[in-house]
Amino acid sequence: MTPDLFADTPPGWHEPLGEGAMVLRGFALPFEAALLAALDTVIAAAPFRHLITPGGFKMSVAMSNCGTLGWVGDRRGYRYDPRDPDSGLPWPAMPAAFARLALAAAQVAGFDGFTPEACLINRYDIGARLSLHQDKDELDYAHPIVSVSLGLPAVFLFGGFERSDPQQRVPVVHGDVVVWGGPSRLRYHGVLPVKPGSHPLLGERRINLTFRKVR
Ligand code: MD6
Ligand code: FE
Repeated sequence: MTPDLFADTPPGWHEPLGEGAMVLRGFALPFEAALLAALDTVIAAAPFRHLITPGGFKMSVAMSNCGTLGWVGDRRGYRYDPRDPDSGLPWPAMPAAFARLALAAAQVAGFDGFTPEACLINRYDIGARLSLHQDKDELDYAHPIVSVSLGLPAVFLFGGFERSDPQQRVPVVHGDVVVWGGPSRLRYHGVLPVKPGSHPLLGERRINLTFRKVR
């Protein structure tokens, strides 16, 4: 018998955040085992590191990437690069489970044929945060971004088109997927400091996978 994976999911599991933006509650749970195994493989080849912002600050979030392009930053600014600057090697390939999840989540949210080149992997240790920003280093804003939350819960801030616009506070937990595109593609967003806790599978951290179609 096939267990009904969505049996405990309340009817409102697609929560709209704005035009073109929504949370798919628990959408990544059926992919959990494959995602975590693939994550270990990717991180063994391209370990997490703390980027230095163009302003000279060390980011509290540790990052890595997989796919044909990775998002990197240093004193010169941010860019997509086919190679890991720490090793000089190409980023690890996008695992099949990652690509399948991204395609399926985008599809459910109304964006067909999402084939991201890049998956940015963020690790939030306790207290790590991501300040308000726009995702605007991609060439084509027609494609959405698919963002997968794993491990400890967090509060995702979803603002407007100006940094000073008011923000919605969106709690995200292990398995939630945020899909984000269309008219909302350039809205400011961030993540509040992750509160102390321990997740049964991932321990004292939150992992976020952010898939982007870059060009
Ligand atoms: C995070 N996410 O949730 C950081 N960007 O850890 C992002 O910066 C993000 O979740 C664009 C769209 C969705 C996101
Ligand atoms: Fe972002």
